[in-house]
Amino acid sequence: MTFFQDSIVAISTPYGSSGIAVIRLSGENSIEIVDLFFKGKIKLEKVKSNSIIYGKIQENKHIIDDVLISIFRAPHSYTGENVVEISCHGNMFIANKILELLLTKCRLAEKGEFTQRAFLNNKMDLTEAEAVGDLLNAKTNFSHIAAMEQLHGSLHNRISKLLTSITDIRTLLELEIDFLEQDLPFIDIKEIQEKIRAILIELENLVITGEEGLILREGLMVSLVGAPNVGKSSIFNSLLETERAIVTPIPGTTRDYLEEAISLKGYLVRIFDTAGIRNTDDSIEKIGIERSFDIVKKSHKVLFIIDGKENLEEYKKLGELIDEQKIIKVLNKADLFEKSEIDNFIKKNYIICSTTNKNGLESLKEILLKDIEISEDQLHKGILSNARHIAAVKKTIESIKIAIQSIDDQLGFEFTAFDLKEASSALEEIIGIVSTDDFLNKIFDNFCIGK
Ligand SMILES: Nc1nc2c(ncn2[C@@H]2O[C@H](COP(=O)(O)OP(=O)(O)OP(=O)(O)O)[C@@H](O)[C@H]2O)c(=O)[nH]1
Ligand SMILES: [Mg+2]
Repeated sequence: MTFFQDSIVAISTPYGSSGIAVIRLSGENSIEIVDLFFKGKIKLEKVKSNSIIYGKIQENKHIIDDVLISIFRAPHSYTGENVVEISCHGNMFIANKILELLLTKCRLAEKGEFTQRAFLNNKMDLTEAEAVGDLLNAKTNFSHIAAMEQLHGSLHNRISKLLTSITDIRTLLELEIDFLEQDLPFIDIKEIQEKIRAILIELENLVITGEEGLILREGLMVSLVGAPNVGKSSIFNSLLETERAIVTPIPGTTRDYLEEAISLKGYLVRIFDTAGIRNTDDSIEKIGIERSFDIVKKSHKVLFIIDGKENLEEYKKLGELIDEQKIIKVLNKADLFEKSEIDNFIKKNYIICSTTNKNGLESLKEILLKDIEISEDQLHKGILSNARHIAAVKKTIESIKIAIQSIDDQLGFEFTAFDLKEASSALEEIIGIVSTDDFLNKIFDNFCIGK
């Protein structure tokens, strides 16, 4: 028995001309509905599950298109319900005509509703459903692997293991509580403490993966800042390997920030070229500089660029905005300097580069990725990849710490059991065992229609 009764429909392929377009329906009556407009060798209701049949979609004997129809019967479908996929010619006029016809018998799907139904019909847990969204957005090798692993249950398995460990301890504690009066000690306190501490370590490791998981999913934010004319836009263009930003010898060329994304060794890197920082009366430039500061605050790495003058004051200002560890000092226009001067900058930890001679750009790229330690192996084990996961694990950690404290303070096993239950509930949120409608709608709202 499926969760929903009404049938939904949407065009699942992007708007525009293509080889084929796919219109997808899901719901108890979806096969019957398409049958009303289908003309083929046999009726769709007679077609076996997981098979494809050729025919025509007609509106009152008027042929709209020759189509291939795939039939997936519940529960063996993406949503767990009866699903029909109509592949027609990839012309939006045709696809829309078929959609209009079907909309006379069912309703348009909301964003992500197919995947939401898959979740509600237990075809996937919430982390796997979220991974579908990530997979659709993945633009680099690592974000693709991360989404694929999550879709195949890597995070689900890691969370489930933790939940089992917590439940095992809770069971022991409950037994101990039940038999307390009989003076038969079931448990070894030391062993319980060790087990809870091991859970805490695993949770803390998970939170660390989350910081990098966010970078994998949303990209490493890198901003280029410095005084006007030092060569920020030139470095931006060199990193992108295209003449995206305007470069001129006139200071104040870049007025507002520019953003572009590149894939660096499989990681998504979002680069921001910003307006040169200087005191100015130009009101537009002033707004641009303010916006540069906002970008800097959000950046994972800031390339602080100079072209010879050390500019310690600006560096100090930057240090007030973000953690100094995130700042990478860069000397550009190295082609204009003597070796002895360059050696001096190297001693002061500057990365040396010249966009004119194309020198130093590779070291710059390497330094950007230096602190990202996530490996393919970790992706297989499962990582946290969004703010929702991280918040839930942090909540779990709080309850686990209280549980540890309650044992240390000998408050009684009821307290520890209660804290562990709180910990379980927080973890269950990640895989979606406890979830309200509002909460689910928020998650699936990020999807496109038709998925
Ligand atoms: N000699 C030399 N000149 C460079 C180098 N990189 C950039 N320039 C020149 O420096 C000038 C300024 O470059 P931009 O990239 O526009 O500098 P910017 O920091 O973006 O400047 P604003 O947008 O005005 O803040 C241009 O004339 C570039 O050709 C370099 O490595 N060597
Ligand atoms: Mg510029």
